[in-house]
Amino acid sequence: MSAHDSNSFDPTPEDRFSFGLWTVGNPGRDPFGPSVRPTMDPNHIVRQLAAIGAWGVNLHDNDLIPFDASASERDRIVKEFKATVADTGMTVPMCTTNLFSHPIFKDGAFTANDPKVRAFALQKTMTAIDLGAELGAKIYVFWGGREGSEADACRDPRAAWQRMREAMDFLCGYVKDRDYGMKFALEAKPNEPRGDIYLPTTGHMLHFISTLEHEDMVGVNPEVAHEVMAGLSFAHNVAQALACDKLFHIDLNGQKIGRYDQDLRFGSEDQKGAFLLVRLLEGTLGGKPYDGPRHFDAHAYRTEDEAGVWEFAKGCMRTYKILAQRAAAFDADAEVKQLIAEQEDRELDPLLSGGYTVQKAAALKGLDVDVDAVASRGLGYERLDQLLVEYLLGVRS
Ligand code: GLT
Ligand code: MN
Ligand code: MN
Repeated sequence: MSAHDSNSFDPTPEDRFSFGLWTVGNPGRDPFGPSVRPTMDPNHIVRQLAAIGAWGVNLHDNDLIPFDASASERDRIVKEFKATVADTGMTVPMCTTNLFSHPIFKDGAFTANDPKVRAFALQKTMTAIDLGAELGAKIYVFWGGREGSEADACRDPRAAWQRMREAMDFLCGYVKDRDYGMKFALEAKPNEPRGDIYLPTTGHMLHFISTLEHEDMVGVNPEVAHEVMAGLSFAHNVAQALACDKLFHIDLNGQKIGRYDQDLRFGSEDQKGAFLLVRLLEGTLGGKPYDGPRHFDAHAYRTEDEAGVWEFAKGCMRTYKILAQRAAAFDADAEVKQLIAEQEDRELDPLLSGGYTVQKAAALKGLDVDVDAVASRGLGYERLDQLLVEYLLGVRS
């Protein structure tokens, strides 16, 4: 390697990379065919993740404890899992509830029309939050995969929104009452498995959060695939969440636009989008870096055996680190800095920031702008973008 030794991209726990049990544990089932890989024991997953340099392991309640487990079975499983996590030096930064697999959730969980379903969803979530607290998780994710509809005449979408708010307010109250010190991270998705899912994008979630009783303890968990499915720029969504201090967690993966939720290896698609995302998270362009877990919500191709799964996991982490190094080099490049600086005329800042005053309004109205000169100026973005591509392709360091 010219600029960098290839080994320096190997992950370490300091990188704070995490995987869900359901990600590396995904057996390759899809709507057209069954599993292609055996189900892996959660303890085995934790040991393997530790061996390849991951830092954290996340889980849904039922990734670890079967839906119908007895109390004694549950305790045995949790005891063994906690011991494995401790032995390997791993951590459980995030937990979540499976509110989508069991048939009772076929019409949603918190937004279902049947009040018994909504009550059961709260009960299951409180129990799962207790499990998360026992495992030390400080972030609790809510992904409402079944919270949506196909036959839209079945409910007023405003009722769904209201039910979701009531559920969040209630569960925030529960966490506060128990003093668990957890924060909630809401994950949006536009569709799949429902025809339309309520609160379909991170932007919708950010507004929804502003209507909650305990809005301070609720943020977002944006996922690359989900925003790309909605045709949006993931980096722009993440930037808005960062700007309002609401990026509590992140689901990194790869996705082609216009497809089903692919959950591909991070950076395996849209490398430019991944570069811009890592640049933002690492703060190489300036601004405060993201300091939460770097979580991969992705799974290996259905073509793979277990060895391929670990190649997949290592690939996610290596690509993140490679992109971080590429982004740092790009932002340190004198020509890049110059091209960006040329657009940053600070002279008018006092007039353009800090809100309205009568004086500023008068000054702006009296300002002599040479519109033809400004309009005819080339901005150099072709050169800037080409430099980005050359860093990305590794020919400039
Ligand atoms: C499920 C979904 C993910 C969510 C997980 C958390 S489960 O795999 O596709 O995007 O993050 O519930
Ligand atoms: Mn996700
Ligand atoms: Mn996904």
